[in-house]
Amino acid sequence: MKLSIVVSAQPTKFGAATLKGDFEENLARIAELGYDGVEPAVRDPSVVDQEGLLAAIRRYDLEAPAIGTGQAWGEEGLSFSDRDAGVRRTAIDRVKSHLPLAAEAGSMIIIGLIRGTVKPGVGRDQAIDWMVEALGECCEAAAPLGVRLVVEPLNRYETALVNTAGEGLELIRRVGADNLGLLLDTFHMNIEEPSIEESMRLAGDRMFHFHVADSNRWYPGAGHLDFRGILGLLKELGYAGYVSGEFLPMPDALMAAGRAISHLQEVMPSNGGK
Ligand code: LER
Ligand code: MN
Repeated sequence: MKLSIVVSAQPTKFGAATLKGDFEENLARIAELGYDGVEPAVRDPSVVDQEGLLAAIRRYDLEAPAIGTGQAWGEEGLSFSDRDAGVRRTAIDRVKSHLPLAAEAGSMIIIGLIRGTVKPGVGRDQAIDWMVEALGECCEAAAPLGVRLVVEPLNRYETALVNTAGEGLELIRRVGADNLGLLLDTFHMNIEEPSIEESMRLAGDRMFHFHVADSNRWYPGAGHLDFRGILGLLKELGYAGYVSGEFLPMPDALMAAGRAISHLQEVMPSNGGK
């Protein structure tokens, strides 16, 4: 079972981007702690030194299973469901601008908050239709490059669009693209799902990526979630992807990253190596 952790490639307000600051220095730290991969959070690929980022990932012998895009919403307000067609177009183009980097790094592209929410003056059905259209266009552009996208159900305090695995699967059905799957996040599931286990079973092999944070959004082991059960179920389901840490930098980023990997390794089902 392979472990990665979110590292922001750019300055950000997002609280649960566990590691911020110098990207390369952070890669050195997580590699030393024993992580297999990094999940770069990239607001805008056009202002990032993509070659430098790729070189740093290789230098520390890490993989990059997925790239986060939510900062484009958090810092710039871009979304698939904005009432302004220009904002929606910019959001779609922004996601598409991640494709060369994602293809080169072998990463999925995460559709979290960039889908937006139901804004005043926009009907829910309309917002969903715009999201379906946007995802269709992004998945179509991604397919020839072999890039997959993942929709992440998020809790109700962050968005009104897609809070549960069931809603995520319905969205995927409507988009109808093979390269679109689900990213389940234990923090959000703990708030929204009647049963974390049943939601993971429901997602099944559409679960392309997985985020871990404990119930309080601190590192796994700091709250009341049962990570032994959760990782055991991932194994039972034949999940072959990464388990990626996305939690608050508490009590500080390095301590959180270190305690997370200790706890996850302790409760991980034995799988004959990584
Ligand atoms: C992003 O992966 C996430 O989990 C969201 O909470 C972003 O705000
Ligand atoms: Mn997440």
